[in-house]
Amino acid sequence: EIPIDEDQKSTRLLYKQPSVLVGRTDVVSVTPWLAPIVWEGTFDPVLVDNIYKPMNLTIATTVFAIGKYVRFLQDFLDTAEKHFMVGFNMRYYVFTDRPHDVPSVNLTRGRHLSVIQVPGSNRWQEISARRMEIIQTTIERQIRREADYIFCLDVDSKFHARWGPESLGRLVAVIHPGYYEQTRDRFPYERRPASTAYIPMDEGDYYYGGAMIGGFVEDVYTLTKVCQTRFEEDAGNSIEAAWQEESHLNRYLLYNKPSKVLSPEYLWQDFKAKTKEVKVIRFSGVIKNYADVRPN
Ligand code: 2GW
Ligand code: MN
Repeated sequence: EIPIDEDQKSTRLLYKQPSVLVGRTDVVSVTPWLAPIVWEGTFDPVLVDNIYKPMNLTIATTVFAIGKYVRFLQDFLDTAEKHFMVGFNMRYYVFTDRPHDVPSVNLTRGRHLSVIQVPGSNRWQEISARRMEIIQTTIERQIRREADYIFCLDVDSKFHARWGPESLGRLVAVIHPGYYEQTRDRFPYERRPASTAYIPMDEGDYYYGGAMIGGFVEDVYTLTKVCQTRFEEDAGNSIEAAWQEESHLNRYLLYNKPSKVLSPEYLWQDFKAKTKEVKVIRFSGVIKNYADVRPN
């Protein structure tokens, strides 16, 4: 009997030979704990798609749109349909206090959106803490059964270029675009030892952005659980970390290293001019008029 070669079942994929000697030299593409740092030019998008597409994965995306932030949903969702995990099963979970203001978006095949009503609030502290809690309870109730990977994203953002399965991993974080050229003592980590988010001046890897956390559903579940517990412990001691859950996220990731790190291509800010290392902006925070969108 002739054994069937698993690798030859589908048509051959021709792609550029990987080089051992030539690659990007202007940026670091691996962390000291050997997690990839994903930059344009460090992966072959066709090859990556070819590896992940047959796995028939489902990706969950959570996004909060409380109060006036519903206005960001249209662009967020429209651009996600164009650029985010195209060709994959996608489940968007939109958390809002204004379900009637959620725009109707044309979703491509295999993609779904559910609106989950949550209480409104005027206090960022409350929204921020509740975000972690709601992600957790929704993972327990449904996401755990409905998806393989999860991304939790800020809604005041747009996709501009491919964000594909090169971003998948057990625990995935993104390097904040504002601080990647800084030394660790300049990072806006929480510096008061009284906070559970405390990081001493001589520690820290990167400054990670709070606008994206991702990974296996169970790993993100643990992260949100730990961060929320610490957030509440701080609140009990009347302390609020410098950058709220972003500070707790940074503390968590220092001691629980991400298995994949996304370059600032995956989290840019519209007010910031592109730098030479950034060949493509994939996702960025829009410029917002704080007086317009924030409750107080
Ligand atoms: C309410 C009062 C003050 C600030 C924000 C809000 C608010 C946030 C709101 O009224 N409605 C709402 O839906 N949000 C959600 O929280 C929304 O999804 C938004 O994208 C997310 C984070 O708030 P945002 O985008 O105004 O904060 P940024 O862009 O300054 O973000 C960074 O820092 C934050 C911590 O302070 C978070 O870690 C955030 O993830 C970071 O990107
Ligand atoms: Mn934001």
